Amino acid sequence: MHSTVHVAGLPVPPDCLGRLHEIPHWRDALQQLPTLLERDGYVLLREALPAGWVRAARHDVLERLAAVGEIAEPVEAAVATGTSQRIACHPDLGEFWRGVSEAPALRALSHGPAMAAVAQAVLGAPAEPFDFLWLRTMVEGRASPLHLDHVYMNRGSPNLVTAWVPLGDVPLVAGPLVVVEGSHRFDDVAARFRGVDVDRDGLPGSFPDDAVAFARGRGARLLTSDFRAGDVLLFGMFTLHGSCDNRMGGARVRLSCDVRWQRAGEARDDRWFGNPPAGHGGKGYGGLNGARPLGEAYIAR
Ligand SMILES: O=C(O)CCC(=O)C(=O)O
Repeated sequence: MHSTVHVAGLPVPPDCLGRLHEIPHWRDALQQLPTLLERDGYVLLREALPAGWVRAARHDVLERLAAVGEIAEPVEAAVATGTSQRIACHPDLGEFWRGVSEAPALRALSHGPAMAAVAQAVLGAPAEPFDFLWLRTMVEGRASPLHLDHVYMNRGSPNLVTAWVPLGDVPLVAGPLVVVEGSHRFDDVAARFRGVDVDRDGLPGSFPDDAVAFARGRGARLLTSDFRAGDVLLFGMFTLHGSCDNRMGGARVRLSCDVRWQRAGEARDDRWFGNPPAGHGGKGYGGLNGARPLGEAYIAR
């Protein structure tokens, strides 16, 4: 795999890097997806969402960021200007971010019928989404540290998956999602984090450990891939993941969103449902890094 994969500022050595498992012709094998999720801890579904919907959602997000001076014209290149009028234009930053995150084009993608069909196939049952959406705008050099999603959203159904949706093509150099191979079977990690609730326990959910050192210590690799608009990566609550560094250069921003889908009719974690959803500590969308002016320091939760 190409040497442009960096995590936390360091190149990932070739022997520590692998490709996510591909499922060719996955539409012909829908009933196998729950088994593959169980086996690998994730499923990568190529061309699962209409690329036109992805482009429309991406364009809408970028237009809204351009309107507060954060993205240069033409917006399609997603180049950060390095300045922001967000606070001046929208003193309620959470409300602004809610407007961006819940805008119709993005919702059609993250909560629409194509995503519902995928979530249902992977969960093996009718599925419903969290209302809350995590929209990511990763500026140059930035990445998400390793973590398990369980600690952020474990007050409802355990039959829950995260769907990571690139908003546009996200090649390796742009910093796509990365999964620690086999981590959903790390029993000691699961034992340490099962039942931990970042809001109740006041603990950070992300791992302080260097991802490469952590994976090496387990004899595991970091798995990732080039992503194209329309691809979706779904994974379970105990799959350790983070993202590679955005090293596109030219101040280009990596855009993606993550949305959770659970079995319909099961218990809900009430932080993530509602209008507006309460979010962490009742902060709603205002609790997300994305709600801060583009490029402000990242807070690891
Ligand atoms: O996009 C990212 O940088 C991180 C996404 C993530 O952590 C998730 O989908 O759970």
